[in-house]
Amino acid sequence: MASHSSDTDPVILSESGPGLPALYRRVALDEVPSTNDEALGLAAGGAEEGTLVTARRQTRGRGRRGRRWHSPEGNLHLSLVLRPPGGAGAAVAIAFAAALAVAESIEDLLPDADPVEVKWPNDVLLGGRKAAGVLVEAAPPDGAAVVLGVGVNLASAPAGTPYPATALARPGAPPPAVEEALAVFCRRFLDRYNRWRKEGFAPLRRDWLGRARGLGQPLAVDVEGRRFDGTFTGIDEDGALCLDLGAGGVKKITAGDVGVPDGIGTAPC
Ligand code: BT5
Repeated sequence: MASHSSDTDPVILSESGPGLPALYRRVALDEVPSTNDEALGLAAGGAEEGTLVTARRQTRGRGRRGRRWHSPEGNLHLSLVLRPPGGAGAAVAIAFAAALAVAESIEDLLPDADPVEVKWPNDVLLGGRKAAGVLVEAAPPDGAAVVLGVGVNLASAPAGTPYPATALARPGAPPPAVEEALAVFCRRFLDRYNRWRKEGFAPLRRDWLGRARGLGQPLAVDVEGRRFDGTFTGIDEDGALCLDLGAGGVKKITAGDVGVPDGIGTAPC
């Protein structure tokens, strides 16, 4: 059972245009297994778009394919109920919007940050290490709602992950405050979400490629245990990774794991 530090706080911010959502009704929790699970339950019960679940700690934070997400206090953990046009079909666009919004938020929070890059499909890298992850899931019963889950390492990052991790905290300075990071992300995501609704995927694709790590370089991708080596040439208009295999043509990958450059083949990340 989740413990509530407050019930339903009012809107953090609401910036909507005609036909666009006035987002964000917050449910602030202390400790919870997974904010995505909480939000999926709320969505299944009819929660409105913009229902935002946050928790100080998660005991069973999830990554893709049931992997664990290290979620100690001091980091940002949030899940947002969305009811986009197209329902679960919009999941890919929402994930790209969120990754970009996180990257922009990190730059807002750390103006002198190391390069903030994105790594397919939805990771955000700070100085080449993973600082944040995004997980979008379709909500029962019919996928009309999706839940966007975002974890950002503000204060700390786990050691020993296959793909190296980092946090925003810098020696000698306090880490960004969770509440400030939340407000910055909410603003950035709302901009990205509204823009996607007005202009579609093209701006997301362009801006994502503008910060993609390793574009034009060799890449190895693990697809359900099978390794593909090629050159990372971009993403297509649906967000699939384009891997030029040379004589084997261009392979479009919709689900998989990109390894650590030069260390690939040892473990998927
Ligand atoms: C992700 O999965 O990167 C998506 C993470 C989404 C977490 C948020 S937190 C709020 C919401 N509630 C949830 O329960 N989840 C969402 P994936 O690409 O599968 O990466 C998972 C892998 O990253 C793990 O197998 C570890 O190797 C590594 N990892 C785990 N915790 C990490 C952390 N805090 N920072 C960096 N890497 C981590």
